Order: sequence, then structure tokens, then C-alpha cells
Amino acid sequence: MAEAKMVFPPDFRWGTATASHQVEGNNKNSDWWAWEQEPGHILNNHKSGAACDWWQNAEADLDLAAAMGTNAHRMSLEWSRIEPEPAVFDQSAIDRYREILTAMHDRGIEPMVTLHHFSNPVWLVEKGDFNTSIVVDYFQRYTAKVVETLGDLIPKWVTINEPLVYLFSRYLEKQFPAPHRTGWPGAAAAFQNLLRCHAVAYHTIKDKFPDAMVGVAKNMAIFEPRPGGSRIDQWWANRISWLFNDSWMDSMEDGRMRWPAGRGRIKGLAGSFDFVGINYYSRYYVKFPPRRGIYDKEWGPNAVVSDGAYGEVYPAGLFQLIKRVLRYKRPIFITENGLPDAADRLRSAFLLSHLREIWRAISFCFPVMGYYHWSLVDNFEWHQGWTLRFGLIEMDPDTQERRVRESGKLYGDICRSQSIDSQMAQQYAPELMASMFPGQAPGPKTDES
Ligand code: IFM
Repeated sequence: MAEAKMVFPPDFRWGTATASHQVEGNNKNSDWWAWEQEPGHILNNHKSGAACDWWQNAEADLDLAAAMGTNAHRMSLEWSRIEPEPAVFDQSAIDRYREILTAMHDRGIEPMVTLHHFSNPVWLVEKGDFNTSIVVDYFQRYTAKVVETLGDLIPKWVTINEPLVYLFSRYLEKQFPAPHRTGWPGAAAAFQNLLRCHAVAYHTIKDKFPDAMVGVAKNMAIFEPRPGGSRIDQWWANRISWLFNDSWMDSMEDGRMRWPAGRGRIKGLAGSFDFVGINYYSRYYVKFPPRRGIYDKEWGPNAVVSDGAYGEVYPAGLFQLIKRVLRYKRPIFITENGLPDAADRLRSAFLLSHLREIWRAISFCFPVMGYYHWSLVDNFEWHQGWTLRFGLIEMDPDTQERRVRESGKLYGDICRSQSIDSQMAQQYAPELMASMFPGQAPGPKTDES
């Protein structure tokens, strides 16, 4: 039987994603580094240490990414390296970032660059962090320096990574380095200042490079009441979904702040994004009242769950979220999507089933332009240290040895052929054949077969 194939557009971006603190190593001026040194903050007291040694040798992993056939990579810049002291810029750090960005271009890998991905210079935290409005001037100064010195190499930008995750994890859950002022007042002030930082960064970039595409990587999730849940559970799921998925996006669209950020308009915020970036991982079942926080991490009894009870694997959620953001009428990039899976038992099926949802969206003419798998290589997973492994490439932090996982080989086949097909499913995730390629699954063995 002829193979069934789902073909993607020729200009689709096939990417991977990483973030500076998670891969570079020895980020000694960052608040995360300081946080890791205090026992009790990171699972098993793990430390980022040399991380994936990207500061010395990002090129080795970029070689592997190029060999896989990827044509895009999302990375971030470490503010604390570029500006280790207020208004003191480190030219050698900027030069190193130029080398890394050039290495990407040389390999046919288009960079998408994030300015802020969870970590801060220690001096910023000492001066009051995102709680104080002075951070907006600081962020503008940092952005202006990056634009001036590296902007010619960066066609796509993310100003802020996962603003709501940052707010929740830092100010409310305190799983991230917690500044002096936490709780809802701290989170609300930081929410407002993050919106302001985004707006000034957007215009700082666009003034110099009007053709650059600038957006935010917005973590989005599916929140639903458990089947059979009450109407109040449904109401609560809708409220959380609005807060987590929509509130930031709606503010960027019309320039107005919403609860809990505050009231009123922010100058330069309206319309300040050229694409929608979706970081998608999981679905959660919520009920009211939650046991703690605003929702509990729960799923159904038959859910497929990734390592460390990180979350449910729920590919249909990606299509639902793509539909949800159509109202912004912008190109869409899946700026992160992946799972922790050290033994690589789920990742191949995860890749095929999520990419099928993207292909389905494209076949409805929804403007999905690219996919960045989190992550290229196992890296330091914040408060969970090295316990969660997201890489297409397995990496041992003690020896720095690498091995491309089977799912990495599959992603290579996908990127090179710009398609997913029944042979790939048969080889890497035969359990998907019946649902994904019905009629193509090999029948039961007979004497003649
Ligand atoms: O590792 C993180 C990343 O920094 C932000 N998005 C989610 C990833 C996996 O948890």
C-alpha cells in the first residue's frame, strides 16, 4: 500500500528551542545562579554548573541541529552576561553571542532570540526587580544595546518568555528566585511592569529594524473541568483559562491592562506584536475550589503522563489553542512544545501526534508558520534541576557526552522531508498507526504474510 504523507509548506520553520541559563553554564551574575547555591531551592540540590557548556561550545550542538535538518532555533540572551553591572556592558559577552548567532546562520539555522527568559542580573533584583517601575528603563537600555550590537543577525525576536509562568512561579509559588515583595501585590506590580517592558522593547527593536518580527512566547494550556464536573468547575476553568491564556494577549492587542495587572492603558502596548508565540505542553482538569493556588495539576485516570508527573500528553489541545488565537489575526509560531521523557518512550509519538495537529491547522489555512521543539538537548530544568530531560539529544551533565535519541532521529527525518508519514509512524511509534493512518496499519499476520 502507498504510504500516507502529511506535507508541510516549503517555507515552514523546523526548529528547536533552548534558553541561556539552561544551556550556557557558569552564569554567575544571574539571580538563578545565586538561588541554586542555597540548599533547598532546587530538587536534589542540583546546580546548573557547566550546564550544556554552550558558552564554550554551542557550536557542537548546532552541528547536531543542522545534521537533523532543522532550519530554525530559538535561543535566549543572558541579560546578566551582557550587562553584569548597571550600565556596564561586557563586549566579550556580546562578541560571543555574535559568534553563536553567526554559527547559526552559517548552518542555515534562522535565529529567534528571546531577551528575557526567567533569569535576571543580580543587580536588578537588588534594585527592586520587576516590582519597581525603574525596571522599564533598565530593560529598554539593555534592549537598545542588543539591538545596536546584535540586531543585524536577528530576524525574529521574543521580548519576554512565558510572562504568566514567570509571575506565578516567582511571586506566588516561589519556586523561582523570590524577590523581596511576593504574593499578589508583588505579582500585580510585576505583571504591569512586564507589559511595559514588552512595549518599550517592541518599539526599540522595530525603530531600528522595521522588518523584524517581534512577539512574546506565551505559555498556553488547556483547562477543563473533569468529565462530570460541576457548572462551578466549568466557570472556574473558564476564568483560569482567561487569566492564563488570554489576559496578556488581549492587553497586547488593545493596549489596556486587565486584572490583576491594574487599570488603564500602557503607552505603545496596543498592537505590539507581529506574531503569536504559543508554548504548549499540557491539559489540566480543574475544580473549584482548588486545594492550593488557583488550580491543581490533575488529569484523568487514562491520561498519558510524562516524567515527574510533569503533565498530560494531549495533542488535540494544540489545535484548540491555535484556533483560540486566530482572533489576533497574526502569523502563529509554536515557540515551544515538548515533554520530559528520559527513556524516550513517549517522545516519538508526541512529535508525530502534535505535528499532525499543526498540519491539520494548516490544512484549514490557519497561519502556523513554524515549530520549535523544546528542547534540542537535555538542559537544566529550573527548580527541577537535572531530573527532567526534554532533549532530542540526551546529554550527561557530568561528562558532557551526547547521544541523539531515537526521537531526535525521527525529528531529523521529519525536518529533512518536511512531512510526517506512515512509514515514520510505523518505524518510531507503531502504536499510532491505527489512529493516525487508519487503513495503513499492517493487518494481523497470516501464513502468506
Ligand atoms: O524549560 C522550560 C522553559 O524554560 C520554559 N518553558 C517550559 C520548559 C519546560 O518546562
